[in-house]
Amino acid sequence: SHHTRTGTVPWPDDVAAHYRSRGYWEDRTLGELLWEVADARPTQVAVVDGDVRVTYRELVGRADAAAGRLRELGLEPDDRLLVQMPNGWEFIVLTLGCFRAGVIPVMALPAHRRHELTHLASLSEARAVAVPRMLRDFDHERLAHELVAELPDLEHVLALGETGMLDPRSVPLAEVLAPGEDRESERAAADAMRPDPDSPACFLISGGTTGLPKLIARTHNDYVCNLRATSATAELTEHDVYLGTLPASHNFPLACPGVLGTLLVGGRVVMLPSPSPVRAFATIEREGVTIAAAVPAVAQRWIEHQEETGGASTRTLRVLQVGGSRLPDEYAARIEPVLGARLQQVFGMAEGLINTTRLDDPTDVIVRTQGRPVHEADEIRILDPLGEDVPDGEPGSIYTRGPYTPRGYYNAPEHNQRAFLPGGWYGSGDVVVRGPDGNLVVHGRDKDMVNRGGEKISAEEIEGLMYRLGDVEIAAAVSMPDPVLGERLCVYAVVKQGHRAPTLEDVREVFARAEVAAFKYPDRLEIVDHLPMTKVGKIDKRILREDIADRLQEPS
Ligand code: J2J
Repeated sequence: SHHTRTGTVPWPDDVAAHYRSRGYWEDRTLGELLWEVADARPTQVAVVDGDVRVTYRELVGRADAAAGRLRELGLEPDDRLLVQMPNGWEFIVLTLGCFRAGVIPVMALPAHRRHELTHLASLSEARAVAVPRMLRDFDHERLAHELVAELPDLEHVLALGETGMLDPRSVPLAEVLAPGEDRESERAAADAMRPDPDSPACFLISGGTTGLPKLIARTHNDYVCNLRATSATAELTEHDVYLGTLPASHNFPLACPGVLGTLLVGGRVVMLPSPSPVRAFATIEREGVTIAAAVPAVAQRWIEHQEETGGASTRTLRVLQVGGSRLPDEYAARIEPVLGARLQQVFGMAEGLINTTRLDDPTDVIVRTQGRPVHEADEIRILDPLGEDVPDGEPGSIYTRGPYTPRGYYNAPEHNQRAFLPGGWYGSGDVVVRGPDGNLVVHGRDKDMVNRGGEKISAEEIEGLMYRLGDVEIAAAVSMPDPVLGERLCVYAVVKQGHRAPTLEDVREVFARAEVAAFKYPDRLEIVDHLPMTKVGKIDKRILREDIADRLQEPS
């Protein structure tokens, strides 16, 4: 497999020199910084997962031992490991072990299936994949072995599960992540594998507007910068207890400040595999959780649960971060009164730029805006369709660059031409309005993507899958409003002359057969005679979105 250097787009030399001279880039690896933190508090609990409590000393000791075992397995520095793990202490130890060994974890989402994993493994040329044996009735281990059989670079399956239950071809993760035998020598061995701080620490998955997701290589330098800046705006300290309840491979719970930011300040991370309010509240109460991150749909459920039960479970919760999709103002206003936690709105992206409200902002800013960039070196431009800067108060597309926003996707030169403006400005496709105080309000977007409760779905990918139904002449995927998720996925289809119209069940069956992530299954199908076109001959999705919104209004 190739060295990642050939696929990444570095920051220009003068820009990099500037970031260094200002101290935005520290030239330290995530591993060495975390190990300094651990040395200062070896007996404190770093990670809680159910009844498992891992101290800082144990955490870094296990990670060092894991780094050595990844090496023994044949994984070299810069090799990629596809990681698809539930929220648990194992995810953290494996990730830290990768950081130490210079192995790059590719952060797949728990919902991904063959369709996505095949793409991610081949695009990253992953040499190994880490999965739970079985999760929610899905046999991840079996799929992983099928991928190994199909993909030339992929050799090893690391599987999490009871010994004796695992496929004999799998490497038991329990062994990889077990405590070591000689802490000092394992540490020295891991120190000797220290990666270059400008090399990728991990690959994140883009929300994406293209057919299949892109990979984003985040360097140690840029990710540390991201962690420091988001920790500052969340006012995170070593006394904080962070609840990791969104899937931890997402940038938001991983690094904004999330799991890694909490460890970097010497705080405590509590891992929970699902955000359902009953378990989350019990955990918050038991562990004295002070900060948590949620998507709007989860925040909404927590508010409603609290209003129904009226307990004091969230008493210790200092901050609730909400982001990933637009939080309706009416829910934003209820968070502090109902849950007793300060709301921090977070408008971020795996590509880099993170905006947050500040904890001491006026209530009006916290409730009505998605905040402003977390770092002083974040640059933002808001442009009209002709590329002219729009004045504050007017909507435009956001473009950004900065010390933790990479200048290109991994191995995607053609796509990078479109996603980045000359000068390295990344266009996220979000339409925002900037107020005079610099705070942004997300108004909508000019990218062909559906944001289903924070899960990003590329319309192009859905349309491509629709043609697997032989009866479909042309298909168009659009968002439709939903009171819980904000948006759901609706597909319009024109049926081929003389063919039978498929039903929504037919569509979902085809998606299931294609083995795509379940959040991409269409929620609704509209069969039409023709699709509205724009003057330049593209499908007019604005009309379709209005049409489906109107239909949903009609009494059924
Ligand atoms: C509206 N849209 C939002 C918000 C993200 C922190 C928080 C979120 C993400 C994330 C992240 C939004 N209101 N508050 O990585 O570190 C939409 C935008 C954006 C896209 C990015 C983080 N917060 N969005 O959601 O890479 O459309 O990152 O461009 O998954 O989510 O998606 P993703």
